[in-house]
Amino acid sequence: MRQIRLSAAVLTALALTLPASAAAAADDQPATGLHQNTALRDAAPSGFVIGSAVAGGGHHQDEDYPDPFTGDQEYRRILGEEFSSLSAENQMKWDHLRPSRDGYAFDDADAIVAYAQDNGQDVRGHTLLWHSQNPDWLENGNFSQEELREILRDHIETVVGRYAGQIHQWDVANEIFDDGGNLRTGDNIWIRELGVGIVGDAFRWAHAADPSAELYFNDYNVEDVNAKSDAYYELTRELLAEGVPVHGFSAQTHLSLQYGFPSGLQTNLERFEALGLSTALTEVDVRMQLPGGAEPTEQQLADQADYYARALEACLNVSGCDSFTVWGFPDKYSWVPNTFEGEGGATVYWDDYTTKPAYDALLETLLAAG
Ligand code: 9MR
Repeated sequence: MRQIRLSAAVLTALALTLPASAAAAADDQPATGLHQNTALRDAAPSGFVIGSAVAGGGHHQDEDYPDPFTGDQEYRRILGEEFSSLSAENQMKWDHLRPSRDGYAFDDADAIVAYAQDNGQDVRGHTLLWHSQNPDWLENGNFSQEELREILRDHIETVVGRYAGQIHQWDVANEIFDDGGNLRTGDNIWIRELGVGIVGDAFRWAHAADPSAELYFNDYNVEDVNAKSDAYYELTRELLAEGVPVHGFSAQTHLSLQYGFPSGLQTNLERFEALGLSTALTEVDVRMQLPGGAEPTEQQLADQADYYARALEACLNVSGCDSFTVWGFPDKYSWVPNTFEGEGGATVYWDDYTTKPAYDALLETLLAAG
């Protein structure tokens, strides 16, 4: 177990960087943060990857800006310089990859994998079995059980097989439990039509298609020890006992200042590690209430920095947790305002790509760990 303690000097430095409206920050410190020449990926301890979602598809398609990944050169530069792992925010989901039952559309996913290779980055694949963002032809196809099984098997073999050796971790099953810890037997087409056994099959098919990929369960609201994370713990134990190749458990870590920090995060990760699993934080962001488009207060920015640092520390403290991914940047590309009315400010970059106190908190935490 790797224990991280922030030194007094680091804490002082952090306090100095928690000003801050962007304007105040610009007056007395470099706009790009404490260590202008140190990227997050370079500050990370050996073997620890710091990732970002690659913005594109999904809610971005409803916005009036160009596709961020292909159309925003500043975004693209920072994505390559700062991060050592990339997750497809939407480009490897069914609605993106599967325009039809017989067709696959790999261009956008291929572009992410190629970019990652050019920049020496890992890739997390997201996702293979989910209740959301499925194409209409699938959800409304009235397929028989045999057909559905075959459709999922073909998808997993084709997609995982295409990127074999190039995608480090796959979110094989995403969000299969509700917050009460009940399987999504209503809205998850796979589980509703085929039963929970299909989950183990998905892991088996993925493993056969790429034996080198680490295969994960991934969900939100599983940071703490609670009914939902308990459900994953029990299911994972059962699957492992059956010999199903489950390798990891990841907490998305979509946090909100109004709900408090999930103080059981490290303990929760540790119990999955004790099962023999790797762990990861895969979609980290920290949103805040900004009614009427208000600017974040200094206190909100300080609290946000604290949440980011504590989440990262929890992961760094668990030896099998070696991947920490933020769910995009800057705030203008975040999914949050589209989903939570009056909330936002969730990422570590301002819209002009200057960094927030939360960025400095991540950087300092990584440096302290290294
Ligand atoms: O960030 C994604 C956004 O662009 C999409 O519109 C949205 C649709 O469901 O999905 C977002 O990403 C989600 C991720 O795939 C799974 N965990 C929750 C994320 C935020 O909703």
